[in-house]
This record gives sequence, C-alpha cells and structure tokens, in this order.
Amino acid sequence: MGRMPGLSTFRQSAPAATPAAKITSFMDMIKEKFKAQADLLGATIKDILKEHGGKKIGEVTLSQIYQGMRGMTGLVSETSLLDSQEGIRFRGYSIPELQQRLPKAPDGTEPLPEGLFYLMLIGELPTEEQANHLSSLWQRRSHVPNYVFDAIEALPVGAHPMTQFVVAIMALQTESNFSKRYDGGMNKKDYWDATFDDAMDLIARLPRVAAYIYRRKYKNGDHIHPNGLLDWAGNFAHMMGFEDERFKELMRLYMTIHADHEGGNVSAHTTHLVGSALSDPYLSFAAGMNGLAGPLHGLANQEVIKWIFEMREQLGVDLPTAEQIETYVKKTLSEGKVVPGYGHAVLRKTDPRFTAQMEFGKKHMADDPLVNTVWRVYETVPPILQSLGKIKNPWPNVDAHSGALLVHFGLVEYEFYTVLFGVSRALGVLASLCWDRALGLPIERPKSVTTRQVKLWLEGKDEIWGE
Ligand code: NMX
Ligand code: MLT
Repeated sequence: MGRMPGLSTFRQSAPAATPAAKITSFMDMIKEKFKAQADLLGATIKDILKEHGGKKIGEVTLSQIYQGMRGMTGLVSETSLLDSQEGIRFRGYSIPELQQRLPKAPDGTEPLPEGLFYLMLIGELPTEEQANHLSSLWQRRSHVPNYVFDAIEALPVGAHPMTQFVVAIMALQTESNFSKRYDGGMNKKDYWDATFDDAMDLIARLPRVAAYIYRRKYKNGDHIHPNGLLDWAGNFAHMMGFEDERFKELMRLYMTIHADHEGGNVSAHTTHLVGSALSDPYLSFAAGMNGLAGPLHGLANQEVIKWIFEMREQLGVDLPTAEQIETYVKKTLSEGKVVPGYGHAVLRKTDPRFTAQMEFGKKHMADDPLVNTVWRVYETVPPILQSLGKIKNPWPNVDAHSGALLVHFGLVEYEFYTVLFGVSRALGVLASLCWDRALGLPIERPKSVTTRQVKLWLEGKDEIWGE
C-alpha cells in the first residue's frame, strides 16, 4: 500500500487547545470525584449485602439456561438501565432528556458525547465547561504510537474494518498503565486508578485509529490531521473527511445514543467479563469489540443497509412500495434469514434510539429516498414479524436507521459502520469498567451444568449443583 506524502507528520501530531496545567487539574478533579462516588456506593453496597445479601432477586428456569439467559438478572451495571417498554435511560435520563440537558457544541443542538461519558462515570450532569475540559483532555491524550498504524498496515487493506479495529486496539495494549502497574506489583486498592487512566487514553485514541482505518481502506490512505479545536465526535468526523456541520451533529448524536445499553448486551457483558479476570482495559475492550462484530449484535448496522441496497437493486427502484417491501421481507424470511434491524432480546417497543435518528432524519433530510425507505420498512415489517407468532419484539432497534443517515452524507462504505458503533460503545463499557474495579467486583464465574446432570436431576437421582 502506498503511503501518502506527509504520512509521518500525520502520525506524530497530537493537538491540544487548552493549557496543560488546566487539563491535569481537571483529570485530578474527575478522578477525585469518581473515587468519592465509588467509596460512597461501595459502602452502600456493603450495607445492602450485609442486610439483604440472602434475598432472592429472581428464579432461574431451565429454559433460561438453555436459551441465552434471557430475562435472568445476573449483573450489576451502574451506567444505564434498559426498560423493555420505554428503552434506555442513562443514569435516569432518557435520550430526549439528554438531548435537552447535555452540553452542546457551539451552534449545535445535539448532545456532546463527552457530557454523556461524564454523566455515566460521575453520575451527575456536567457543566459546559466540564464537557469542554473533557474534549481537551481527550485531545491531549490522543497520540497514537506509529507501531499501531504499522500493525494496521500489516493487514490486507481488504480486511474487514472491525478486524483492523481490533488489531489496532490490541497493538495499543502495549500502552496499558494497568498492565504495567500490575507487573510492578500494584496494590488492589489502586486498580481503579490504573483502569481510569487506560479508559481515558483508549477513548481519546479510538477516533484517530478508526479514522485511520477508514481513510486507509476507502480513501487511498489519504489521511487527515486532527483538529485540536474540535470536540471528540466533531474531530472524528473531520478526520474521516466529513466537514458538513450536520454530519458532525449526526456524529455527536450517534456517539451518544450508541454508547451504552445496560450491562447484559454482548459487547458490554464481554468487556465486563474479561475485565473481571483483571485483563487490562485494552484487552477487555478488544474482546467486547469482537462480540460487537457479530451480525446479531453491532454488525447488524451494516446488514440493514446491505439488505436495503439489495432490495432496491432487485426491484430496480429507489423507494419501494409497501407491497414490494412486504414481498421482499417474506423472501428474506423464507430463505431462513433474519430481517436485520428488527427484534431485540429485551426491548418490546420501538427503540428510542431508532426514534431519535428518525427525528434527525425528519429535521435534516425528510425527502431523502433511502431515509424514506427506512420509514416505509418501519411501517411494513412489524405486522409481518408479529404474524409469525414467535418473534418477541417485531419493532426496529438502533441499527434499523443509522445507515441511511450516514449514506445521506456520503459515508456509503457500510462495512465501516460497526466501527462507528464500537467507538461509541467504548464510552459506556469503559466507564463501567472503571466502576467494576472501583467497587472491587470479583472474577465472574457462573456455574454450568451438563444435560446428563439435568436429566438425572429431573429424575430425582442427583443434586444438580451446590455449594
Ligand atoms: N427476523 C427474523 N426472525 C427473527 C427476528 C428478525 N428480525 N428477530 C427474532 N427472530 C426469530 C429468532 O431468530 C428466533 O427464531 P428461532 O426460534 O427459529 O430460533 C425467534 O424469532 C425468537 O427470537 P426472539 O426471542 O424474539 O429474539 P432473541 O432475543 O433470541 O434475539 C435478536 C434478539 C436481536 C438477536 C433478534 O431479534 C435478531 O436476530 N434480530 C435481527 C438482527 C439485529 O437486528 N440485531 C441487532 C440488535 C441490536 N444491536 O445492535 O445489537
Ligand atoms: C445494544 O445496544 O447493545 C443492543 O441493542 C443489544 C442489546 O441491548 O442486547
């Protein structure tokens, strides 16, 4: 692969707008605030467990252990909570509330993801100044060592962007504070501190790595320098090569709404599980991203747009009619495939993340035929899925909408979409990982059984498990 002139200076630059001292004291301030909150919550949990530790929170059925533990409460995650009817709330705030209450970019109307991260981490809405300090802090920490770019370059350019993304995260792992300090004999009471440092570094670096992959794969390696005056998502858009202010606003919204979906989804749960072995945040997050790359999870965002493009191509129209969509959906189902972007393991109503994107579409591109196709699919698919009688949620999830908005602005390379999801998901799962270590959560290790043992238990011939 040819290198563009100026690539070496591109690789070295690490911009920053706010004075270093101010940023260092901001980092100290949020660390202190976080630790104080964690100590408080740790004490509360201790009291709860002392008094109520033996209380049952539910019962586990055989169906649940054979069928993906659906509906089984088995985890604690502080950053967000999902209600099957209402959708996600981040520290108690719904998406429309966040759109109102989180700080915005100058002249912007969408929330800054920096604000959401602060909220998830500290548990309080940030001021505009705090969100801006976080932007500057991440700018300061965004330097990506050259060997990370070399690791990406070692892969064939045709490698899936998620493969390139995970390889880059693994290359970055050599930078882990947690890992170095653990090797040096770190006291367990300091785990949270090293996790915090790694989380900040990783979040700061991901847009740079992701944009590098995008420009490498789709723009002939013509890389773009970061802009130290922009916020995290705005700068990400800029480094990918998108300067339209509306696209930057879309990125701010996108990075906010994809960030977290309580603790049990595959990417969050995997990050948490791997982190429980004291694998450092880079190892844990890379594991989570491998889960996000599955088509039933984050990869569904590329599958949706691919499915719509194929439908339009087969029908030879830009905006298919409801009848045409119905026929195409039935064909998809008859071929033993899922309709991507529809259904959910927990949600039982339209995902509010879908609705937020629909509102964005109505505001900025109401006449776009692809966006209108998404809306027509929304009118057509649920009754068909419902009529099958087995699908628990016939409504759209977050992935049903995102691609059409991105295509509108020219981000048509749909294999890249899951990387966008992954950059956003870092905010939630890494904030959670800080909490895991601050609360001293232990290694996760549920009990498993064999079907032979289940049968013996059903026949009354064996105790199934025990302690
Ligand atoms: N199209 C066709 N069949 C479906 C769909 C769908 N969209 N959703 C569920 N089903 C099937 C499912 O495969 C299962 O079939 P079978 O009994 O033959 O194995 C049956 O309906 C019951 O499944 P549910 O209990 O309703 O769903 P489950 O909780 O197991 O799975 C999903 C949830 C999200 C994996 C599933 O709805 C799905 O595969 N959706 C399409 C892929 C997708 O959009 N994933 C993105 C999820 C959001 N994200 O970003 O992670
Ligand atoms: C997510 O955002 O993680 C998805 O909606 C999947 C889930 O919640 O299980």
